[in-house]
Amino acid sequence: MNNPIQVTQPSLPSFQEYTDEIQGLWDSKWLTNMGEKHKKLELELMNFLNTPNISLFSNGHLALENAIAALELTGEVITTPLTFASTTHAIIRSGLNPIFCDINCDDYTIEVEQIESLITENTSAILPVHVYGNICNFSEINRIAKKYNLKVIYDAAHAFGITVDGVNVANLGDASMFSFHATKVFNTIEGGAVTYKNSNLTKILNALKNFGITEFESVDYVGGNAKMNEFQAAMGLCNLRNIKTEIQKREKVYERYVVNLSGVKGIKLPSIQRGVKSNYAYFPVIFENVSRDAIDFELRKHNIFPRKYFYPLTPRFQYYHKRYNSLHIPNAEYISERVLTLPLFANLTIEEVDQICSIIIAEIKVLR
Ligand code: T4K
Repeated sequence: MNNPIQVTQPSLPSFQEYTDEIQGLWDSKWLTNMGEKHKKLELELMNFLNTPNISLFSNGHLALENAIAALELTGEVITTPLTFASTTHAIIRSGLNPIFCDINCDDYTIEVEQIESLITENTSAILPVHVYGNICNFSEINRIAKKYNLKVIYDAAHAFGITVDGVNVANLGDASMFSFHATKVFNTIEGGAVTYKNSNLTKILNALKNFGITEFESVDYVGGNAKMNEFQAAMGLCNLRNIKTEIQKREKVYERYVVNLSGVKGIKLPSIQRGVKSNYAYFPVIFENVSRDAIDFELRKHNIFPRKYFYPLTPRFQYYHKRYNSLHIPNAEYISERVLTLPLFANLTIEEVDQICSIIIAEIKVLR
């Protein structure tokens, strides 16, 4: 049996490049708490993302929780159910009520036409997800937010480096959260960031991730610990140097899937939205008239491990089940029950993509 092919695989710099990057830490003995690597990575990311404000975090989840705290959200937050556990948990762990809006079946992002009907006097924000790197209808979300005086935080965990009509998505809404987890297009091993519009948030975001400390012997907020350390930042500096190649290699894999699977009956392929320069983060396929689970099973038999990102929907988690029993989100249910995200990473070979596609096509023939 061949080596397993997982849904993703982190890209690493050469061993030498990383050890060169971290060598100075043995001299400085400065390992965390916003050191030189951390500062450098913030500057380089602001430049790469073409955005004026950024705060780094130890992971994407804590970045999101801290963005919610910094923007002082209250009451109800309108969000989407087709996402990773983190999005919903971050809202609930912040003492807020997630109000689930359905998704649209074109790009699987929040259904903007439903948002206004969910707004109440308790709504403080909209927290949509650029799921799979598909960008939400931000102009409509912006219009609604303005009309009702709501904050907007994007979960941009999947959207690193994406631009829409030349504008980097880090500049949308009041704030955006990025994940730099090992499984992402850009990784700092674990890590994340918040980019934000209002530079007044710098003080609070930087304090919240460091116990609320604002200056030596001054603690102005009840913060926790969510700092990115120097080894993470060093990995980020290396990976940022290689990001263009990373995205180009992913594009080749993505395009090969498109060529191989286009026109195959019973499946819907992802497509790049108009004006969007993609990062090729995921390849979600919707199996419409054939069993998604049968395809998944068949691939697993061949040591290939796609994932059902995102099944179950977060409000259908066992823990939330009773709370959201009667929730009506038909599009999200439809997609969640049929989606399979196929392996996609920079070092996946064209031969491996061909093998994955042949298995899928053969299994569809058997099933139909
Ligand atoms: N919002 C959204 C929309 C997100 O998707 C995520 C994270 C977040 C928020 C929160 O951001 P972070 O706090 O994580 O920064 C994985 C990732 O752990 C998670 O970061 C990601 N979303 C989610 C979509 O995928 P799992 O539970 O599927 O991970 P796991 O351990 O099963 O790994 C998936 C595959 O990746 C493995 O089968 C093999 C490969 N892998 C994984 C790791 C950790 C490697 O090859 N090397 C590795 O080191 O969640």
